[in-house]
Amino acid sequence: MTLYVVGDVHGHLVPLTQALRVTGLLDAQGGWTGGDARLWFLGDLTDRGPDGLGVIDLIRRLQGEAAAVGGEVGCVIGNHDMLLYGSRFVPASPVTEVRTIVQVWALNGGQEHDLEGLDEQRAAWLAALPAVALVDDHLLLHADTLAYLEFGPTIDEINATVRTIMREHDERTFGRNTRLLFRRFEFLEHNDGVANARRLLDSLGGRQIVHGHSTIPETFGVAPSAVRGPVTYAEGLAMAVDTGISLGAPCIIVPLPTPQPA
Ligand SMILES: [Mn+2]
Repeated sequence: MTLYVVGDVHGHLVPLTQALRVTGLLDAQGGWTGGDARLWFLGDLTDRGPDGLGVIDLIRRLQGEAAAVGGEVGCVIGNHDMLLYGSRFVPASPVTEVRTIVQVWALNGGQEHDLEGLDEQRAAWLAALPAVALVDDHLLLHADTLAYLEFGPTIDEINATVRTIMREHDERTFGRNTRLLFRRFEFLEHNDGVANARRLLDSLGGRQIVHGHSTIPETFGVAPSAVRGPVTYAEGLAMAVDTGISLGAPCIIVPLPTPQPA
């Protein structure tokens, strides 16, 4: 059962669809052809690009189609998914001393039509997403940060906390919690990255963190047009897969190796 991951799509539905077709996961009509393959999205489905809701709708449909044939489509939540959701339900919640969540959303590529079209079904789907998933020995999360541990000491507790935050619509805390998932670069060498990555893996499980959020061009100084695939770093403990589609990089569906027997 092959496992694929996709970094931040940010509303770029057309390049996503094309990349899924090239990988053999979609047919020309957009139906799931991945069989029992597993496909995980690493969050930040919306904002910046033209069709965030289309990305949400595609993933929701593929979840059903894949599950019906023994496959799996999953998604961990990103800070932009929380921004969009919070802009709808708790728009006045402060993210910083001087900015509310709807202001931060707008400043970070929020698209009016995504906000207007965020109906109850899509919102409920976003609110139920996990923040962290352990798939085989890959620890899948959106942001390259230890901030996840501030939501709880285990994957189940982290996901329960984030789902509670999404459900409660608490103005005092929603923006502040969203801000935690803006943190980044905490697995890079100059930030004690190896020790941080090891600490997160020791706490939550898995042999390698696989994350989006910090694009490969921003993180490693690669030109967007030169991005060809993921970058493994922190002595192999972390893998960055977000190509930087909003910077002009291609959408790349990344296959992950199946675990070797211990
Ligand atoms: Mn992000």
